[in-house]
Amino acid sequence: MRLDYLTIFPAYLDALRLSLPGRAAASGLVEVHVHDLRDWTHDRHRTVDDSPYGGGAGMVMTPGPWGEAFDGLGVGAEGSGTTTLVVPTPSGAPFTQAAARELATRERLVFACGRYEGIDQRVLDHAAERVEVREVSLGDYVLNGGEVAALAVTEAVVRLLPGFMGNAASLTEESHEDGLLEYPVYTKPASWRGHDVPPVLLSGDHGAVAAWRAEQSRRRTAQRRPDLLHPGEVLAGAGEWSAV
Ligand code: 6GU
Repeated sequence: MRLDYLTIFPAYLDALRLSLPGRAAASGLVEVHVHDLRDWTHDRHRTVDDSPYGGGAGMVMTPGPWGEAFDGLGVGAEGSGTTTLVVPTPSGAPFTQAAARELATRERLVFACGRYEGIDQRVLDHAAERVEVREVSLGDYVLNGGEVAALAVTEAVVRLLPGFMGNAASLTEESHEDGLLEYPVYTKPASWRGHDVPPVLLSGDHGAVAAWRAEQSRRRTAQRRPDLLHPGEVLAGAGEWSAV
């Protein structure tokens, strides 16, 4: 998979050289290219923004540099394979594990990291005539720009690539892969500062362990993320237990 990032703060994406994507790059699984959007400006001040038509606060990213950058990077060029343009924005569709799985099937992802009040909508409308465009949001809060969100999306996608992780089970047993939050986990010692590991986990009874974990997942999900459950399950879990 080829990953391209367009940003006016390339240094923000230095973290791509570390952690999961860094290891994937070292192993040849992904190819990472970070680009400074200002390289596609032509004025002395390397301008990337302007005031919004219709008035209002803040500045809007002007279409020219984006269009030239996409052209220069061959976004939507003939024969460049399945490409998705990912645009992190608080007004995007929620980014989910299902979305990460879909993006993991693409040959190329191009991240358009906007700043200010956003990117002129025509940039995305024009790109959508050539490639799939996905405006995604991490959640209901506002970040100053798309860079941190692009890092988060990258990590969620790259760890799903075939051949990335050694242990396939650790991918399917975790939070959100089965639509529920993960059960609590414990390791040695069995007793620590007066807190004991739940005895069932020391019992050696695999059926009892599985049942306990399933119940913990359901209970946690009902308490923290009732929106993930069917209505009956939410009621079944409500207020039953104090500590989750
Ligand atoms: Cl994807 N981008 C920005 N700028 N802010 C956000 C976000 C994304 N998701 C939540 N807040």
